[in-house]
Amino acid sequence: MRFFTLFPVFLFGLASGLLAERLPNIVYIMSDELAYYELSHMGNPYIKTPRIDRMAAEGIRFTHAYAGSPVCAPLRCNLMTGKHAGHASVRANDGGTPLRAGEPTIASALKAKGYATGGFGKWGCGGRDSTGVPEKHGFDVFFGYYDQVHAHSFYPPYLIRNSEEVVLEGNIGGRSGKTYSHYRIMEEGLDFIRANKEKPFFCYFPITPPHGMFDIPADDPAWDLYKGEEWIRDPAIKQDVKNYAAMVSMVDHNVGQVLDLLSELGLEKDTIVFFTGDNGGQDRFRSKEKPRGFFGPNVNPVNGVEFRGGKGSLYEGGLRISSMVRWPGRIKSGQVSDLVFYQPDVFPTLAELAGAKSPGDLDGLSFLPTLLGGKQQKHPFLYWEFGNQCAVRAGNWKGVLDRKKESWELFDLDKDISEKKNLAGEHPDIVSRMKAIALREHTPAEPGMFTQRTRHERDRWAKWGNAKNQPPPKPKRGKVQKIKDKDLIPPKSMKILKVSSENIGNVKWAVNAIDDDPHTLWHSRFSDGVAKHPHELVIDLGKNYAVSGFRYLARQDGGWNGAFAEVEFLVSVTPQFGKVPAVKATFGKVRTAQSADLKEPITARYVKVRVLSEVNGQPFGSAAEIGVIGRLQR
Ligand SMILES: [Ca+2]
Ligand SMILES: [Ca+2]
Repeated sequence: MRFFTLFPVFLFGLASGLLAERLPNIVYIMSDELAYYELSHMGNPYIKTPRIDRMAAEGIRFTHAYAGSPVCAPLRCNLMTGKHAGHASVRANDGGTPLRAGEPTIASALKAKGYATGGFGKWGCGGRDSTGVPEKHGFDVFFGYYDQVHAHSFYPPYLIRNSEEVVLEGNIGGRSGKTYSHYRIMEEGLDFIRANKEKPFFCYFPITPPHGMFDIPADDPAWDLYKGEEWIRDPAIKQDVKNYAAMVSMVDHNVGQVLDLLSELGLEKDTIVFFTGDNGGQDRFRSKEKPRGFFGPNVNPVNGVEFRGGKGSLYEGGLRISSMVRWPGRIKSGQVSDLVFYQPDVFPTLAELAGAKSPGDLDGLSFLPTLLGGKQQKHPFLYWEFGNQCAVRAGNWKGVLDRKKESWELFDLDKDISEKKNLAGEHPDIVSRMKAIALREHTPAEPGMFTQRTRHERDRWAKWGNAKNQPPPKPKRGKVQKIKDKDLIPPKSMKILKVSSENIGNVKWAVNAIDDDPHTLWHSRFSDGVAKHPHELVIDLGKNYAVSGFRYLARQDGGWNGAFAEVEFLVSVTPQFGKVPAVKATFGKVRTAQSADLKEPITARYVKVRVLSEVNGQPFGSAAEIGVIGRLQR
C-alpha cells in the first residue's frame, strides 16, 4: 500500500537470515478457474484432489485469500506487478492488453537477485509484439499461450516460447488433435526445474486447466480416480461435466508431479510451493436441480452457505480463491489461516523471501510473516474494480458499487458472508469511508502498446486454426474511401512508436491508423476516463524520406466522433521533435481523404501527429488512416 512503508525490524532480520543460506526456490502454481469449493478437502462430493488435499495438510491453507480481479488478465497483472485493480496497467480482459514497457514484475525482481525465471501456461499480460511480453518482464523463458483466446484450445497448431511459435504436431485448433498442449507445458516446466536445480529458480505455472474448452485425453491418469464412481458412468450427465472433474484431478496430478520432482531432486526443503486458483468460480453446468452449477463452486458443500456472484463479479463468489503454501521445515504443517489478503500481496511476499528489491509504489503487503510465524501487518482495506463495479473491504465491512446505479451496498461479512443484507442505509459513515477509498484508489488505466498486431491476431485465430493456419478474411461492410497518391509511403513499412491513448476495450488501436484498412480506426481513450486533447501519435517511417505532405481519412463507419478538426504534423530525423509543426491544417466533416501539404519537402524519418480539436467540439480523436507522402532518400 502506498501509505505503508515501514516493515517491522525483525523482518529485516528474518530476510537476512534467509540470505545467509541458499535463496529458496519458488514454485507458484495457479490453476485457471479452479474454484474455492472444488477441492475434496473443502467437501466437494464429486471432484477428487488427493495430492492438493495432502499439500494443504502439509503446509498452510488460507480461507480468506482473494483474487486481485475477478477475471483472468487483470488478475494476472495484479499478481505479477503487485498493483491492485485501481492502479494496474491491464484492466481489460480482452486477452492481449499489455503491461507497459519497463514495468517491474515478480520475475524481474527475482531475476535481479540471480534467480532463473520460467513461466509455463497462460500469460495474459500482453500479446506478441507488445510491450507486455513476458521475456521483456523478467522471464528467461515463457512457454505456453500469450493471448487468452489462444488458450481456449488444448489442441492449437502451436504454442509460443519467448514470442516464437513452437509447432504442436497434428493439431489444427478446436477440440481435437494429436498433441495435448497442457502436457507439453507441464513437461517444459518440469524440465526447467531439473535444468536449474543448482541455482535458485522461480517457476511460475499459470496453467490453463480446467479453463478453456473442456478437453482431456481419455487415457489421462486422472480418470483412474473416478473408476468406481457411479455418476461418471451416468449417461444423463454431459461429457463436459465429467471432463471438468477429470481436468481438476489432472491439475491435482500436476501438483503431485511438481512435489515429487522436488523430492527426487532433494529440493523439498529449499523450495516454497504455492498453489492457488486464479479468480472466483463460475457456476458452470447449471440446471434446475443445481442452479449454482453442477459442482457448486460457490456453495459450501458442508452447510449450503453460498458466496454471492461468481467469476466477473466483485461479490465474494468472484473473488474468493483457494490458496495454500507448502515449505517443509519452514512452514508449520496443518495450519489454516484466515488472513485476509489478495494477489497484489504475492510480489512483496516473494521479494521479501528472496531479499529482492520491491518497487516503492506497490499496493501489496508481504504475508511472509504469516507463512513463517511472525507478526503480520494487516491491510487497512482491499480495493477492487472491474468494468462498472468497484468494491472495498475494510475489516469485516465490504462495500460494493455498481457504477450504473451509483449506489453502494454495504455488507457485514462476519455475519453475512453471502452478501444478502444491504446495510448501507444504517451505516452512512462507513459508506462514506468506502467512497473516499474508492475515489482515491482509482486512477485511469495506462496499458502498454503493440508495435504491430499481425502475430497477435494470428494467435487468437489459432484457437480454431485450420490446416494452413491462416486467419480468416475480416468481414468488410459498406463502401469506404481510400488514401491514394503515387508517393504515399507504404503503410506496411511504417510503425507506431507512441500514442497518447487508444481505446483498447473496443479494439480502436493506434495501429489501425496505419494498417491500410479504411474499415479499422484508431480512437483516443474514452472508456475508463476520457483522454483529452491534444491527442498525439508518433509514426516511424522506417527510413528517411523527403516528406512532402500528409493525408487524413476520417472514420468510415458513419460516425464523426473524433474526426480531426485542427491538427499539426511535426517531422524529424530522430524521435525527438521541436515545437514548430511542418504544417498545420483544419479538416472538415469529409469522408474522402483530406490533405495537408508542406511548402517544401523536409527530410524526416519520424512524424508526430498532434490533434488539437474535433469536428463536433468533443474531446476525442480518431482516424481510419493517416497517410504520409514522401520519396525515399537514397
Ligand atoms: Ca480465470
Ligand atoms: Ca485503418
